[in-house]
Amino acid sequence: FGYVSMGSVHAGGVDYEAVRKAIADTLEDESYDDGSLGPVLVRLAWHASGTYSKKDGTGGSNGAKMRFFPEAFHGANNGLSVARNHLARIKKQFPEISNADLWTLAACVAIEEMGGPEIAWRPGRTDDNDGKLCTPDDRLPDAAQGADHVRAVFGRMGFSDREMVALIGAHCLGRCHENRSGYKGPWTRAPTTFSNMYFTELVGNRWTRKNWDGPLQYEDPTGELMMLPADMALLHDPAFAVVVKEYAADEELFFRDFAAAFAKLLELGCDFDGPSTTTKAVTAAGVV
Ligand code: CCH
Repeated sequence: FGYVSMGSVHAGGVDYEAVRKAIADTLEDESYDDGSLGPVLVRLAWHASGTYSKKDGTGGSNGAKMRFFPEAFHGANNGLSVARNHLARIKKQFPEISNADLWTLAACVAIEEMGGPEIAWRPGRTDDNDGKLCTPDDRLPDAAQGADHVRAVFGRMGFSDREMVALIGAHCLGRCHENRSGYKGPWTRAPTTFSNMYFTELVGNRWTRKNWDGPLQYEDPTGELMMLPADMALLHDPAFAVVVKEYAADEELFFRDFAAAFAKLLELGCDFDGPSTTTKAVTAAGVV
């Protein structure tokens, strides 16, 4: 492990291999959604990180600020208490790991366990003690909006068009819950498998407006799959659509780009001293 920053791996004396295993061993839950907590854990890390603004350096995963009022109650974070509470139980077993490191590590482990790419991850985030550094309730994307909004929000985080499309490919996982966001249904028929199926479904179907009382969303001809207006923007915006088609045709390419963009997302606003490494390389260092 010559390339692993042993300084940060040793920091805090955390047994990352044991933490990784505790996360992996508790992902499955037959009574929850599609049988896995993986998707909601990925969403927690994304919403913790996606508050970042490159304009003033505020937001981001450092601090685990969503534990506090008002961020815990921001509308976009509805339902994420499921993920926070689950990880709070794991934190009890490993009090030395920061919540901010645990939330981001859990998403990487979940993605890898669900068949996705290995994500570069490193420890070193610290927890805030109050909600003083919570960001305003306008940092995360609004699903009802289109390409300009997606570009503005992800551009504020510092992402390129290509990285935006790759990141939103995480909608291969999980589903929308009416009682959380108002939207309903999954994007793919394998919502606990990380794949490029979000893109193959997006390009491979004729999407029509769902006829219902809820907010505007789109459905495939079977009515089983859904797309948000913001998802449809990836198809209708010419620059986004080029990347969507690339990822639909080449899963390996999507995995590579996603892994790089997701690692970047989890580190926005974090000030680390050591080089990045992979989750597996860090955890393989064992008890440290
Ligand atoms: Fe997302 N997402 N997301 N999303 N998201 C929702 C669910 C998930 C948007 C809106 C929604 C990303 C980008 C966007 C996940 C990961 C990512 C829901 C339903 C909405 C609405 C919430 C509910 O009802 O439970 C919008 C808009 C954008 C961008 O414009 C990015 C980026 C990621 C990760 C890299 C995952 C995973 C879910 C499923 C959660 C679950 O509980 O199943």
